[in-house]
Amino acid sequence: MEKTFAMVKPNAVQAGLVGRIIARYESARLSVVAIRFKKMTQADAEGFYAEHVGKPFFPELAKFMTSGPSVQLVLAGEDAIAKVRALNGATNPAKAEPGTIRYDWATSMTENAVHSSDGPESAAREISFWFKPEEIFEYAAQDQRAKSVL
Ligand code: FUP
Repeated sequence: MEKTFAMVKPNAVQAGLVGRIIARYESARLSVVAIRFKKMTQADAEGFYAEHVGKPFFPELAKFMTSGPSVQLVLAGEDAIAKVRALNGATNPAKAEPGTIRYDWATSMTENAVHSSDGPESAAREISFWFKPEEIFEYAAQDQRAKSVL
C-alpha cells in the first residue's frame, strides 16, 4: 500500500474541520496509519518547507503554519499520493474544483486548509520528517457500515 503525508492546516483546525477532512480521506479508502496534533515551530516550518525558504511568500507561510495547531497524518492506501492530491484540490483555491477540500474550505493561497505530498520522494521525506517508523501502524482496513445513522 502506498503512503503519503497530509496535514490539516491551522485555519481548518480552527474552523472545526478536523473530523470532516479526515472523513473524506477515510471515505476514499485511505487509512490513517499515523497521526499527531502539533503547533509547528519556526524550525519545523523551515525544515518542512525547506524548498520554499527564501521565497517571497515564505514569511507569510511560516507565520500561518506556526499560528496554531495542525494535524499531521500519514495516510495509506492504493494510489494514496495521487488520491489525496485529488481530494485536496489545487493549491490555489481559486483553481480548486468543486467537491475538493480546498474548494470547500480554503480561504486563500496561504490558508488553504490542507497539505499533501506531491510525489513519492516528497512523501518519503515528509513522512520521516514528522514520524519515527514505530509511530506508523500498518493494518488491514475493513469497511464497516454503521448500525444506525444518527
Ligand atoms: P502544495 O504542494 O499544494 O502544498 O503547494 P506548494 O508546495 O507549491 O506550496 C506550499 C505552500 O506554500 C502552499 F500550501 C501555499 C503556499 N504558497 C503560497 O502561499 N504562495 C505561493 O506562491 C506558493 C505557495
